[in-house]
Amino acid sequence: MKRWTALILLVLILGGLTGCEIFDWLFPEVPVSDSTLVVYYDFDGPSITTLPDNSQYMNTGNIQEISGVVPGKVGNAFSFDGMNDVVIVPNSPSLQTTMRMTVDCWVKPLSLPAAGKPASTGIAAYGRDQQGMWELRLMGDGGIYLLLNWNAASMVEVVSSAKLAVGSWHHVTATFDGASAKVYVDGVLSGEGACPQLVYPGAESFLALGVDFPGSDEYFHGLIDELRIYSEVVTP
Ligand SMILES: [Ca+2]
Ligand SMILES: [Ca+2]
Repeated sequence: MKRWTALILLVLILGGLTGCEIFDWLFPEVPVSDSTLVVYYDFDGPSITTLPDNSQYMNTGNIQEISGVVPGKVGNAFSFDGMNDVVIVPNSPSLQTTMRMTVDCWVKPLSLPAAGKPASTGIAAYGRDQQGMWELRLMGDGGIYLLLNWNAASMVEVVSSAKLAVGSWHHVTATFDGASAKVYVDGVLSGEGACPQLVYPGAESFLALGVDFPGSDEYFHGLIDELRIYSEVVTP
């Protein structure tokens, strides 16, 4: 440490500043917005290898395959082909939103899952092989299916009464407030179920976009844009 730096530090300490205040003075940083926003993907591209996270938690996604970066709801969106397109986000503590949670995104289905198998496809999911904390799915009838604690004793399913139309943008929001899970479609409450807790599936968990829970192969066909995850309840 240079002598003048030590002198300034000494003056600051004698002046009554705390260590944090000194740190902030020495290393000013850009203002950080909402600390409960743990993921924010704008899907604007242009990279087709990584998906940057605009939250402060740097949950960068690894694009395994997408069909393209195309005009979206806001700027661009990612186009998922329904066959093998997926983005994988490595696990991080910020994704472990077990107390309260919101998943919010815009989706434009380009086709609906066929009746039978798979009866629904994954828009976004957090979990690991054969165990999931939450998943947002599109059903064969256009409904939104929120699945919580998959393969755990406390599994909860919520299905929206509203249906998504092929070729149209829809705003989909799922919330968990510590007591119940709710699904909103285009800003309107569309399904609700009691849910006392979310079960963290462990360190092997990761976030997947465009497919159902890791270990399965039910791929979403359509566009996804403006996906946000909060560690708080944010109603649309
Ligand atoms: Ca966008
Ligand atoms: Ca593909």
